[in-house]
Parts: sequence; structure tokens; C-alpha cells
Amino acid sequence: MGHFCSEKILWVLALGFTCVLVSINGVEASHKVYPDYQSLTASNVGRLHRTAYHFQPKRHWINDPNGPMYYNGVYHLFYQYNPKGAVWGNIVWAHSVSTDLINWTPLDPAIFPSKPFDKYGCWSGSATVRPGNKPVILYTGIVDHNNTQVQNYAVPANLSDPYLREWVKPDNNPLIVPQAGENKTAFRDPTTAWLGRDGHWRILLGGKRKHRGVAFLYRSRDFLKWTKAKHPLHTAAGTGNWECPDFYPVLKQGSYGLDTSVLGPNVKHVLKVSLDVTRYEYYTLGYYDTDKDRYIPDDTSRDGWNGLRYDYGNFYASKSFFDHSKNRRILWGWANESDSAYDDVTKGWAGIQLIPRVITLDPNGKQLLQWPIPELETLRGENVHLSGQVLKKGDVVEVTGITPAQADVEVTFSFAASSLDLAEPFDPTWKALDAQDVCGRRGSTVEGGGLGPFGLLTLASENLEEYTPVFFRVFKAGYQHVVLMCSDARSSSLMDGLYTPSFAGFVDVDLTDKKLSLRSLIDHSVVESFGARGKTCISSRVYPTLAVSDKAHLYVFNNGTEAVKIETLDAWSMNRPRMN
Ligand code: DQQ
Repeated sequence: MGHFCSEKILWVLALGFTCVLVSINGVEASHKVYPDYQSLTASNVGRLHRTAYHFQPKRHWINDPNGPMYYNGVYHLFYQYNPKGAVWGNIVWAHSVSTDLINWTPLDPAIFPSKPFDKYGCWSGSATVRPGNKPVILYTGIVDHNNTQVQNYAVPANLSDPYLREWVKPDNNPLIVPQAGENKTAFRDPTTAWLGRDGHWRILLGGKRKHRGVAFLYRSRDFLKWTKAKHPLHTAAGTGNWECPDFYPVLKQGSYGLDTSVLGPNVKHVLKVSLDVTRYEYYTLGYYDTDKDRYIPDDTSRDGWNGLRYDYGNFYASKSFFDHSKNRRILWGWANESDSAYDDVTKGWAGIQLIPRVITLDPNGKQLLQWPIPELETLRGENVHLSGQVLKKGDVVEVTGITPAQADVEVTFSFAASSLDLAEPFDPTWKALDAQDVCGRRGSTVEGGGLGPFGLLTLASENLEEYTPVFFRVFKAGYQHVVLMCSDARSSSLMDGLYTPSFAGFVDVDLTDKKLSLRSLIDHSVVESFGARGKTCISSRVYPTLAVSDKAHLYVFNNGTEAVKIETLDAWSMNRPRMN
């Protein structure tokens, strides 16, 4: 599926990045090009694993969310789209609009190759709504067969069209071209612009210098003439090319979101980058020094592969925007398929946008919290409620009365204080591993867990030939506890040739109330999970063969020696929004 990087490539990164573009374990960087498939129109659309309430066009390939923007009562989602086939290529900015972020109306593509400055592709970028309620899109145009990248702008043809259907690319494009000595093929994905105290606009472009990821900073007085700042806003060694940077403020205290230009003592900044080489993203929280126009990550935020991630699973090229109608910042991320390009061509589609998430700063100031937009709850149908049920070692309880292949589940587990004492010791040698490797060794059926593994078995077949467990394991490390959350696709399907990692992240959670909560959004071929109210999020793409449609089941389980209690569990069948 050519999307994710194995642990081996990370060692290559650590060793100084000598062969990052070499395929390792069959996994390569950047979008893989399949010339034979690129323009193969899909006549049939495979329904089996199609999602019901995640954003998808009728057919063909999608990748990065672009834009997005809220304008005059309408949400606009633009996204990278191949109108001709189910693999990456022929990229345009597809356009859909919504008034609730749930039901979508597709429109014609907003931006497509037509001019010398974007003849070979209209790649990712962002929207900015300038003062006077004037939207503008900045995007990367591809100008030749070598993928040389320039930055262009587009404006709505008619501001009184409520849907802003048509976009114009003025003739004074491109606005920014690579200079001599700059890397012309790692120079892309302009951010939403923000205004500095000096009244000048600023944007970032993603790129690299040798093996150092770079967020190039550009300034402009009039949004047309852009000058590169002497210093990038931020760089990090050994991270390779940065794609789709995102830079925005978050309130230090409080739950509402901020417009991108807000500065001041009450805010921290977030810098997110997408790592071209590994196809994972990380973010840091930090201080934006507006005098020097530099960003300094906090001590608690690490640059690089081991940094904080929005999502420890299949989530890439994300982009946030400020929704001033509800004073919140919303994050969109793309999840690629985890099957083969051949499977994608056969099913006629590839890629989904994950459910938009509201982002806020964790009160601990050390990470973000993410939660599905509340509008999603309007799709909830039949409900099942459980409470007070105790799960002993080996218990598996089925949740019936809803549609398990298309569901939203929220569960809170509780446990005794004594169980914390009996948690499995955290093996000190695991400190060198990341969470995914620990999950690989301590999966949902591995014995020896005192407290955990417990959680959900999603998209499960009746006799558990297939299931995607989403679960916690609690470990004891001296006087502290380490909480691991896994979404393990290894047992998800009987089909061969799939990418089935044991995605996992650690959860920085206070266990003094002896509770752990989990929410999973299950939608046929995706399980999107939120641990401890959005501290750790993991999305997995899975393709069951038995656990499909009405043959799918949902269970709650405990394989730890210590009992856990289902404090409350609510599961809902999810209805299908209007999308096409
Ligand atoms: N996808 C776009 C690029 C971006 C990459 C091309 C990230 O602009 O860097 O489709 O997935």
C-alpha cells in the first residue's frame, strides 16, 4: 500500500538518513505512482468496505484535506482528488460544501490544472479569509515533469455565490518560485496565512535542506509580493522533507479555539509537520517569538519521529482551521487505504477523510486533546447502554442491539486501587521501543497482564476469526504507571497482503480516579479511537472478510488477571449522512 514506514526505516533515519528514498520492506516515500492505473476510470464501486459516515467521494482516489474553511455559514472542504482513477495522479482540488460538517454536497473541482503555473498538478495548500471577508486559497502548482513546485493563489469568481463554486487563478501567478540553490521539489503546501504585529502576512512552506526538515517563512504586505525570511520559522535535523505544515495558536487556559493570527501571553503555538519519508506526522507545542519570527518547542515537546502525534495510526497530511461560528479549531486528517493498489483499482476508490476533531490544549499544557465534532452525534440511532458489569479474566461480553459495523461506542472502565499495584511491570528494555513495538509484543491475548489488556473487540466475526482489538494495558514502572493504548490490526482480516500494524500510543493520564475511557468510531473499514477523552488517538484501516455488514460483532473483553468494571458503556448505530 506504499504508505507507511516500517520500524527499519526509522533506524535508517536515526543513522543519518543515508538512503531514505530507498524502498525498505516494500515501503516507499511520497505518493506512489502507478502509470497504468492512474487514468483507469472505475466503472464499479465496491461497497463491502466502503465507509458510511466518513467523508468519501463517489469513487476514485482522495488524499490531503485542503482548505478547509468556514465562510458565510458554509463549511468548504477541498481535497486532493484524482478524477480519473483510484490511485494517486491527475490531482485537482475537489470541493464539497456543508452547513453541519456531516452532510456534504459535492461541487465541481475548485482548482484544476489549466495554466503554465499548475499544468502538471494542483497540490496541497490552505485557505485564508482576509479582513473584509475575502477568502483566498494558496496552493502548490507543479510546472513541469520534474515536479518543480511554485506557489499560486486563487480567489472566488463570485463572492455572492453562497457556495463559491468557481475559483479564478489570476495571471500574476505564481506568487512564489524556488530560488537558485533551493530544492525545487521539496517546496510546497502553503499554510493558512497569519498577520504579524507589523501588519504583514506570514505563511510557511514545507521543505528540506539535506536531511533537515524546514518550515520556510515568507512575509507579505499585500498578499501578492512574498519575501522569504532569512531564517525559517523552525527546522529539525534528521526528519527529512516536511509536507503540509500547520501553525496555529491555542489558548493556554480555556476550551475555545483561536483564529490563526491571534498572538499574546495567553497562547501557545502548535507546529505540525507531515514527514514525507515515514508518512507520519508529529506536532510540538511551543513559544512563537514574534520579535525574531522563530518558533521554539517547549522542553516537553520533542521534534522528530518520537514526538507527539495527533494520531498514532493511519492519519496524514492533516490540516486545521478556525471555525469562528463556534469558536473552535477543527482538525481534518486523511486516512489512506491499507490494502494494495490493485485492490483499490478493483474496488474503485481509495482514501477517506477521518471525522473532523475539535482540538484544545490539555490542561496539563503538554499535549493537545482531540474529540470528534459534536455534530457527529446527530447521526446516532439505536442505543445500547450497559453499566456496572464486572469483567473477570477471559470474559468477552457481546454488545447487541446496534449495527456493530457502523457504530459509535463510548465506554468507561474502572478498577480497584489494588489492581494498580498488581499491574504488570514495565520491562526496562521496552524504553528503547516505541508504543507500537510494545503493543506488538504485548497484544490483546498475551498473558501476563495484571491490569489489562481490556477494551473493545471491534469488527469481530462471531467466532473471533477476525477482530480489531482496541485496548489498554497498564504497566507499573517504579511508583508510576505507564498506560499503553493499542489498535491492533494483526487479527483484523483473514485476507493476505494487507498492511496490519499494531498501532499504539502511550496515554499520559492520571489514574487516581481508577478509570480509563475509550471511544471508537467504527465504520466498515475504519476504526477511529480516542483514549482518555482524546489524549491518545489511533485510527486503523481494516478489511475483514467475515466481520462485514450485519455479520460484524462488537464485544467488550478483559484478558488481564485483575477484574475491571464497565462503569458505563453506550453504543449507537450510526446513520448515513448525505454525501454524494
Ligand atoms: N500530497 C500532496 C502534496 C503533499 C502531499 C500531493 C502530502 O502537496 O505534500 O497530492 O500527502
